[in-house]
This record gives sequence, structure tokens and C-alpha cells, in this order.
Amino acid sequence: MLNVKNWNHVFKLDPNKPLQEECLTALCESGTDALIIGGTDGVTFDNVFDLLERVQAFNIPCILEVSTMEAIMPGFDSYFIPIVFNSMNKRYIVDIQHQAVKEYGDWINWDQMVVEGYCVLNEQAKVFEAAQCQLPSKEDVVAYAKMAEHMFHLPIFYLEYSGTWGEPELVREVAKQLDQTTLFYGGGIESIEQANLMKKYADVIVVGNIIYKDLQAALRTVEACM
Ligand code: 1GP
Repeated sequence: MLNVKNWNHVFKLDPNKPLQEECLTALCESGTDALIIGGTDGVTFDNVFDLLERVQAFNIPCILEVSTMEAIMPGFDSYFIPIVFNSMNKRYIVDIQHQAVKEYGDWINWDQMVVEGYCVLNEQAKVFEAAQCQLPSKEDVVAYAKMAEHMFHLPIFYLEYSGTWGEPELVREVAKQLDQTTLFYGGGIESIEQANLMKKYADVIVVGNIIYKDLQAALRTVEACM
């Protein structure tokens, strides 16, 4: 089983966004702990397969964060399965997962499965709408973290601010609740200072959007975590 406990930094690649070969090479050789392939819109079998094939040329763990059944394929080092705690629709908490296990359960390598307790905190994020989330209060988020750690014993609790900068104070509060569960933070990290600040509280920072806006700035966030 992939051990995320020693990770500090990961890049998240959106299969729906073009990425030049030299950019991918720089990301793979940056010293980041892993590449996660995942997105909300336009994730297809073809664009996921294309990225997987290209990343396989490098010696770096590559993880598929599953968002659609059509784009599941063998070949990844691990598969992250989100369960969206603050979704109002049980479909995103247990039903899609249930359907996948019912159809493919006999072929699943359970050692490669890593479940993420997801909490989406940016109302403007595509995933917020797609997963029919409602904005939780701080107390709600802290309680979700306690559930991830003590009730579900999840390997990952993920504070997802995708596309916007989050609240360091809340990340700090959540971090206090977690011991066995690894805290991922993602959202709006574009500089060394931001990476440093969130890394003070989160175990792992996830860097996405800035890759496509300013690759050098994205690469600097890795140095901040070393
Ligand atoms: C998105 O949490 C990741 O799923 C990273 O967020 O794209 O805002 O860096 P950004």
C-alpha cells in the first residue's frame, strides 16, 4: 500500500488541460512526492491514459484520483477514492463507490485503494457544484476531521479549496484533530510563502492551477517543502 505519511508535497495534474513535455519533465524531476491525476470537468479515458503513459517514463508515483468511472484504468501506483463529507447527495459519499465495487469488485486490488475524506470549502469550485456540496461551518469541518480520524480511520482527510486560498487558522484547527489520518490541503498555493504557511499545519500540500499559469512558481512550491 502506498504510504502517504511521509509525503510533503504533490502536484495535481488536470487531464483536461494541455501540458507540454518539458513542463511535465520539470514537474516529474522537481522532487515532489507524487503526481495525482484528477479533475472535475472533461476527464476522459483518453486524456487520463495519455497523461499516465507520459508520466510512466519517470520514476515518480502516479495516482489516479477517481472522479468518473469511465476513466478508471490499470497502471497507476494507487487510486484515491474521494468521499465527499459535505455533499448533500449520498451519491458522492457512498453510492458511486458502491456501484463501482458492485461492478468491478472482483478485479480491484484493495492494496492500491486509498480513501480520502473530502471536505470542499470553496463555493466557486467546480467540484463544489458537481458534488452538490454545502458550505460547512468551522465546527462542522472540525467534526468531519474527528470522524475521519476516529470513526472511519481514513488514511487521508483533504481540505479542498480548489482554485482559491484557504483559511490557515482552520487548517491549523483541523490538524490538531488528526494523528493517524494524514491532512492534505489544496487550494490557491502559488508562492513559496503560501506553501510554507499551509505546510506548517497540513501534512501534504497539493498544488494544481499554478502549474498551468506559471510553471516556475509551481516548481518553487516544492522547494518550500524540502
Ligand atoms: C485541486 O486541491 C487541488 O484539487 C489544488 O488546488 O488548483 O487551487 O492549486 P489549486
